[in-house]
Amino acid sequence: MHRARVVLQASSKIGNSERFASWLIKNPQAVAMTINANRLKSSTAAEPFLNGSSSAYVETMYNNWLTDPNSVHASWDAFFRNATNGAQPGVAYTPPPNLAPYAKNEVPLTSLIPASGGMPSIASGSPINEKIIDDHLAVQAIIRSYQSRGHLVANLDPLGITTGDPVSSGDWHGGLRAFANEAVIRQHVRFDEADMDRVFKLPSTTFIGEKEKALPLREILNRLEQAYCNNIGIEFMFINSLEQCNWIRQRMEPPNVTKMSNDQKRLILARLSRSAGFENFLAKKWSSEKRFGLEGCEILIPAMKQVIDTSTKLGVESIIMGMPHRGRLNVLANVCRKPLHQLFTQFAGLEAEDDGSGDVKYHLGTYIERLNRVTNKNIRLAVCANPSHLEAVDPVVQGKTRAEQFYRGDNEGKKVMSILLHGDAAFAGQGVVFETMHLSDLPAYTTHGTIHIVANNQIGFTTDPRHSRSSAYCTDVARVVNAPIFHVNSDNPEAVMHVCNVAAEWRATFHKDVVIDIVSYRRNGHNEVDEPMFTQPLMYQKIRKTKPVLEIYADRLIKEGVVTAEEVKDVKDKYEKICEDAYNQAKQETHIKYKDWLDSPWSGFFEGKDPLKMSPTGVVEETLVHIGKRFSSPPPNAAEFEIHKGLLRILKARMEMVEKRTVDWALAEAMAFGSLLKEGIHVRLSGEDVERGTFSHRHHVLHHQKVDKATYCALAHLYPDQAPYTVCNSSLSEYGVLGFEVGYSVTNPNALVLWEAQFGDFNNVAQCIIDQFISSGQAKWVRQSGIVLLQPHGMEGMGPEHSSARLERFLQMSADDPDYMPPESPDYEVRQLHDCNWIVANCSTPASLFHILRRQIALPFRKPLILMTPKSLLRHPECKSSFDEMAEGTTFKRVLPEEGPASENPDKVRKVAFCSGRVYYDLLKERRDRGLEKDIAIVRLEQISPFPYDQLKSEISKYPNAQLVWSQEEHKNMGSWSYVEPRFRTLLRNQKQIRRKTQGGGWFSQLFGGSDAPQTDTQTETIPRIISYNGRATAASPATGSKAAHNKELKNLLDEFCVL
Ligand SMILES: Cc1ncc(C[n+]2csc(CCOP(=O)(O)OP(=O)(O)O)c2C)c(N)n1
Ligand SMILES: [Mg+2]
Repeated sequence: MHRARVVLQASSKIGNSERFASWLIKNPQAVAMTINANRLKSSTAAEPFLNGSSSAYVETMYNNWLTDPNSVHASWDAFFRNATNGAQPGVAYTPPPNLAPYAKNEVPLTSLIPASGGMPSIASGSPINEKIIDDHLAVQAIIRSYQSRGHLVANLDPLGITTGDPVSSGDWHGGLRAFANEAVIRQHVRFDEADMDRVFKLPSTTFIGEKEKALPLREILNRLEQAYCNNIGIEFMFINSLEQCNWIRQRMEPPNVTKMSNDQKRLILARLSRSAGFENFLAKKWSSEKRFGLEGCEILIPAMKQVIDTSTKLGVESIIMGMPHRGRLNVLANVCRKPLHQLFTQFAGLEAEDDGSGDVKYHLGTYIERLNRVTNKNIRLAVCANPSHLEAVDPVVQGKTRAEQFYRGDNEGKKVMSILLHGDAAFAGQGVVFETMHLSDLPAYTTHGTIHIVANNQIGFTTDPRHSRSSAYCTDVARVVNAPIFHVNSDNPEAVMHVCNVAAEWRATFHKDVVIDIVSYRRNGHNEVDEPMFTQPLMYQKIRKTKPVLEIYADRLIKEGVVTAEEVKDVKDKYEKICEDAYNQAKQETHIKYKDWLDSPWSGFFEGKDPLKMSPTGVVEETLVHIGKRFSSPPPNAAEFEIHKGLLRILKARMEMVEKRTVDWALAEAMAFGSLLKEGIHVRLSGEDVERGTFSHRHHVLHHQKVDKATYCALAHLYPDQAPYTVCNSSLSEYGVLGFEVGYSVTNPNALVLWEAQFGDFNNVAQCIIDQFISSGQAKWVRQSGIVLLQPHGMEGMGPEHSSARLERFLQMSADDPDYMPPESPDYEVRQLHDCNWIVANCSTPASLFHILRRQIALPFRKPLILMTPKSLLRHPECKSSFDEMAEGTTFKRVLPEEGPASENPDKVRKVAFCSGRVYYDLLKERRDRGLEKDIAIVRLEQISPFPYDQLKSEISKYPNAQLVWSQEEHKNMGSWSYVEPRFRTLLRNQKQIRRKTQGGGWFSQLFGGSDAPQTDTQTETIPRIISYNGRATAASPATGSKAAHNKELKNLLDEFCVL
C-alpha cells in the first residue's frame, strides 16, 4: 500500500541508539503533541532542577498541562501556573500543604526538586527515580504512539500488498507490516522480556484497561495492538478536542469492542449475500454491459445499511446520499430497495414514456420511503442523480440536506443527514471534495455532520495510488476539518460494522464529519469489459487468488457454528429467485419512465395547475412602499444600534427614492425579495460577500459599529408572518457553493434560491455545476430547479477578468432551435419558458429585475435563470424605474420597445439597434449627443433566451425602412451575437426590404441616404432583410487590460452605431 512509504520514512528517522521516549519528545510533530517549547523555555528554563532528561520530562508534563491542567499532578499544576504568571526562577514551585496522592503515571514535582521536596532528584543522578520516570514515560509514549501512528501499521489491505519496499526497492513486497510495526511503534523502547510482566499504571488518556487501572506491560501492548494495528486503523489524534479524542478511544480501545452477537453476524452475512448475489445476477444476465460492479467491495452494502440502522436508531428520519458509479445499482437495489424490475428494465434499451433525454443507468437518482426493518421506523432515502463528473454531486447533496433540515426546522441535523460515498482516486484528486468539506461547519451551510464512506479499491481506473496522490491516504483531505478517519479492512465484516456504528454515533453526538475508508479491491477491470491485467498484472494475480469476502465470512461463521452451510446456500438461492422473478417482470415492460428515478419529488406542486398559466408579478403599491420604507430604515432599536455613517446616507437616499416612487437596482431587488417573502416564499441569497454586495450597493446586513456580531437584516423583519430570509456570505468557492445552492433549490419549489458570483467571470470555476446540473439537469433527470445565477457582467474597462460573465456560453447551451420560430399564441411567453432548458437575460432596468425575479415563482414550473447583472448601472442616474412599472397589473417585458421620438415616426427611422443590458445607456447617450433620436430606434431584449420572436417581429415590422443592427459591447465572438444572429435570420426569413440601388460606396450609406421614399423601380431594389453586427471585433481575451484601448473600442462601437 501507498501508506507504507510514509511509514518507512517516519521510521527511518529513529536512530538505533536513541531511546524511543526521548525520540518522541525530540520529534513532537511525530506524536501530535501541542508542544510549545518556546513558551516553556521562556518561563521555566532557569529553574534549578531543569536539566538533561528532567527537562524533557517537564516538557511533557507542561504539554499535558496545557491541554488539560487536571491531567498532571496538582504540584505541577501549581508550578506551571506560577511560572507562566512570571514567578522568578526558583520560586515558582511552592509545595502545597495537602496535595492529592498522585494517580496513574503522574510523578509529583517534589521528586524532581533537590532540597525543598526532600526527595532525591534526577539532577543528582539517582538511578531509581530516573528509571521510574523513564519507564513511565516510555509506557505513556508507547500508548500515545499507538494512538497516533498505530494506523500506519494496521492490517488494512485485504490483498496484503504494500509499496515502497526498502529492501529490494521494488514496488511489490509482502510482509512489510511486521517490519514497519517494530520500527514505527516500539523498536526503540528499551523494555526487555523481563519487563513485560511488570505492571504499569495506565494514564487517563487510554481505555484499554476498561475497569483496570493498571496492567502488565505485555497486556498493554497486546491490547494496543488489537485496538490500533489489527483490521482497523484510526486517525484521530489531530483532533483539537480532548473530549472527542477520549470519546473515540473509549469506543475503540477496550478489548472485544468489535465482538458481535450471533444474530448480528447472521444479519451481516445475509446482507453480504445479497450484495454479492446482485452483482452475480447482473454478471450472469448482462455479461458485457457496463455496470461498474462492486465485486471486491461487496461489504459496502452491509456497511451502508449499518450506518443507516444506527443513525435511524439515534433519531434520523431522512438520509440523502450522493455516490459515484461504483456499486450504484447495488446501492439502489439493496440499500434503497428500489424495485428490482425497474432497475432491470434499464438494461433492456427501452424508450422512455415521458419527456427528457435521460441518463445512463449508473447516474440516476431515486427516492424511497420505507420501513427500516431493523429499527421498525419509517425512513426516507434519496440518492441524488449525478453526472459522470466524480464528486460533483457532493455539494449538491449537502445543499439538499441543508434545505431539508431547514424546512423541517431540524436546526441540529438530528432528523436529516447526508452520506457521501467516494472512490479512493476521486476523493483524493477532486478539489470539490475540499470545497465541500469546508462548508461543513459554516453557519449557513452546515449539515451538522456528514458520514463519508470511501469504497477504496486501491486503484482509479488504471492508475495506482502512488501515481494519483501525494498523500499517505486517499482520505487526508478530511483532516482539514478535524474529521476522524477510520480505515478498515473489507475482509473483516465485523470490524467494518463496528466502525460504521462508531461513525454513526460520532455524527449523532458531535454533529461533525467522519470518514470510513473501506480498504478493499476491485475484482474486475474498471468496468466489466476492461482488462485490468494490461496495467496491474501483479495486483490482479493477487486478486485472482483472493477469496471473495462472502466466502471468507461464511466459512468463518460456519466454523464458529453460527450458521450451517445449508443456511448459507438457502439465503443465496432465495435472493437469486427474487432477482429471477424481477427479471421476468422487467421483460413485460415496454417503456421506461424517467420520473421513476426522481430524487426528490415535489408532491402537490404540479397537481391541479394549468401548466401554462403564470401568476401576476406586479404588486400593489402599498407593498412596495412598506418594503421600501423598512429597507430604508435602521433597526427598530436604532438608538442603541450604532450604524456606520455612510450607511445612514445610503438609507436616507433609499428613503428619498421611495418617497419619489422610484427604485434603483438594489431597491428593486429588495422589493422582489420582500414581496415574495410576504407571499410565504423563502428566499436565500448566497455567494461571496453577498450580504453587503461586491459593489457595496446591497447592504442587507447592517453591523453595529460597537458590538461584535450585532447585526440587523431588514428583509428578515418585514412582516410578522413572512417566510424566512437567508442572506449569507459564502466560503470563497464557486464550484462548492453553487453546487450547494443547486441542491438547496431542488428541495422545495416554493423558494427563490439565488447564487451571486463575485464577478461573472468566476462562474467558470463552477462550470461543472452549470453544465452538468443546471443546464441539463431537467433533460437528464426530470429534475427541475428555479435557481437564479446573478452574474455581474459588463465591459467597463476593468480588464480581462472582471468584465465578462461569458454570456455567450450560457446562450450556446440554450436548447431552443435557432431555425424554428414557435407559432404565435396568447401564451407564447410561458410556452417558450416551459420548453426551454433555462432562461438567459441581461436586463437594463430595475423594474425588469423585479419582475423577472418574481416570475421565477409565478411560473407553474421551475427553470434556472441566468441573469447578467450590472456594476456601474447600480449607481447610474438613468437606471431607475418607477413604482408604476412594478405595480399591480404590470408584468415582465421581454422586449422594451423604443418609446422616444423615433417611435413616433417609425417610417422615417433609418436604423433600429437591438441590444441587451448596460450598453443601452451608452447608445442612448451617444444618440442624444449626436441628435439622432428621430433616426435611430433602440430596442432592448430584456430576455435573450428563450428568444422573444413574437415581440421582435412586431418591432421589426414597425420600422419597415430601417436597417437592423445588433449592438453589443462584448467582442464579436462573445456576448449575444452568435445566439441572436441565426434567430434574427429565422425571424427575417422571407422578409424583404426595399433599398435604393448602390451607386458605389458602403452598404450603410446607400440605404435611403436620408431622402424621401424611392420613386421608381429603376432607383430601388428589393433585398432580403438582414441584421448586421455593431460591436467590438473578435478577441481571444474577454476584455483589454488597457483603459485607453477600452475607450477606443467603445468609441468605435458608438461611431459605427451612429452611421446611417
Ligand atoms: C471529474 C472526472 N474526471 C475523470 C473521470 C473519468 N473516470 C471515471 S471513473 C475514474 C476512476 C475513478 O477512480 P476511483 O475514484 O478510485 O473510483 P473507482 O472506479 O475505483 O471505484 C475516472 C478517472 C470522471 N468520471 N470524472
Ligand atoms: Mg478506486
